[in-house]
Amino acid sequence: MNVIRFKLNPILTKDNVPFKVNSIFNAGAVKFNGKYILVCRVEMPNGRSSFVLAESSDGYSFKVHDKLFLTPEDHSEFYEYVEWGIEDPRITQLEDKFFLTYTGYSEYMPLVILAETKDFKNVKIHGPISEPSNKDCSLFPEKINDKYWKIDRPSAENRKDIWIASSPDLIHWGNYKILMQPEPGTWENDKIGSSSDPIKTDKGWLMLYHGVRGFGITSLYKLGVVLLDLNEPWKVIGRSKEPILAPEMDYERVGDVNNVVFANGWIAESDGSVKIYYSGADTNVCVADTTIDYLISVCK
Ligand code: BMA
Repeated sequence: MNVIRFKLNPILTKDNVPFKVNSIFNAGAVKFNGKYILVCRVEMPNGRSSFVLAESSDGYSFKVHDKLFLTPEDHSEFYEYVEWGIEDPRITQLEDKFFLTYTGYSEYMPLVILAETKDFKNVKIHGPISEPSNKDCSLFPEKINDKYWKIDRPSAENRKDIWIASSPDLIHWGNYKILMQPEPGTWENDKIGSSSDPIKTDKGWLMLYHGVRGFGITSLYKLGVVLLDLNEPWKVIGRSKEPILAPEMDYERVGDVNNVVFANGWIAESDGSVKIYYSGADTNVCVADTTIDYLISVCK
């Protein structure tokens, strides 16, 4: 199986949100109490983003909650780092807690915020776990060598590489290493960033990433996949040479930002299938089906 778009895509648009928003897109995804939960970014009428939950019992048909889940205003002591919005949440389950890593946007430019919840009702916000400019942060779902690990994408001068770091407590980070750099002259020439939490497989850690290439005044966002060593996750075992998903459909080509497929969440099922939640043109939420075996095969 390749990557197959769901025939009823997009599964969510602003018409499915019970209050006024400009758009709903870039959802983190997790299973909780037998339900599929999406933590969706909604751009509010003032142009700043917050998060709303959507839930489903089959992973395809979602109902959006009628109240926001998390807003910049909820960030009290950290408000100045999120004043312009919170964006693109990734969710990782570590034991009985769900950790969210997302972009806080402000006059200081993007940085990574960490928060946790046990019940998707009460959220404890830990605050920034990077300086600006940094985004696209994903946490590994278990300790490796007795440490927590994160992947993120600092922007340094004109560099947009993916880095990895470790921590004893998810708050204090060190041991920074370069993980991946854009492949010059290809679909991911300009920048790359993590697009999911890593999934553990017997062949290694599997992670989605996005790659960007500028064409004239537009940029094309596509998705690829990478396999990392199980015990030494700073080592890349293999990486897709071609994108696994690229803008083709009208709902991926045309929207607030044209020619974008972007993801920050997926769900691996016990039968080896994977649901990739992605967004077309920064305007909707879509889903595509694939398998762990296919994703590993393209990393070889
Ligand atoms: C990235 C992020 C995403 C967005 C993407 C495409 O830099 O800002 O939120 O989906 O660009 O516009």
